[in-house]
Amino acid sequence: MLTEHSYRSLAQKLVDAEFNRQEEVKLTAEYPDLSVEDAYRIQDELVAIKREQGHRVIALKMGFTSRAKMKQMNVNEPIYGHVFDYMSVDSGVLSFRELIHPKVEAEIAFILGRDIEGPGVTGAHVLAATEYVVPALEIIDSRYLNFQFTLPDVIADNTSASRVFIGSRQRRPDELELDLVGVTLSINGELKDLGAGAAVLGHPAHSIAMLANMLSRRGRKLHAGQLILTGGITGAQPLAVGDVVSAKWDGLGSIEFTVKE
Ligand code: 0L1
Ligand code: MG
Repeated sequence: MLTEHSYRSLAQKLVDAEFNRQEEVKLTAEYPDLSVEDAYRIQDELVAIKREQGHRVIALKMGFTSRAKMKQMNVNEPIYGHVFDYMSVDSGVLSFRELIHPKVEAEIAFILGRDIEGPGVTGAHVLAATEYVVPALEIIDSRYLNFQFTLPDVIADNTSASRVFIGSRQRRPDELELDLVGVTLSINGELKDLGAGAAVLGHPAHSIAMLANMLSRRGRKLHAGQLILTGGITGAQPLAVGDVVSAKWDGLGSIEFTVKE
């Protein structure tokens, strides 16, 4: 375990890396024994620092929700992070100069109508407590050199959270079979990846159930009105200046944006 002071200074290093667009060597290079618990303590400090700076948490996000990714990272549980107000883009333009090496992935996000408190939360509980589902594009942008990190590193780095585009079409969860909702992700007119909601732990509602159960171990719960990104349906695609990104969801509309300098 690290000291409180170390949690804070490591969090500050990651906040500075984000705002200065300065890639950092992964934390585990210096602290090889960094645990997942330590990593969430660093993430907590990162959230506290940003709140002190005047930023507001507008959503939670789940990551590593595909079985393939969990196997690759040798974990049996996804990871979660926080999305802040300044990360939400509604202009249709992603500003590359604010970022390091962004990638985009297509997701489904939930807006809760009721609190959800674990343990023992299931996908059915989540669907019953959900007000709407919306399409979302997440921009991930690791603060680590060349996206090189271990599981604790990426948790400490707020799961690479960077920007989000939230679609305007809201649907009730019972209007769609969310595991069967298909998504295509194209860049400059070329299809880069596609998938269905089932790519997220069999059903995106399972991702929220896992989040509620993970939070309950830390004495926390999900709140009515909260927006939650459930994890990538498509793989993350690297972005460059000039790219035009277009994603389409069955029954949930589309999102487009351009990457500008
Ligand atoms: O799915 C996710 O949002 C995980 C993001 C962290 C992994 C990465 O930066 O590649
Ligand atoms: Mg994601």
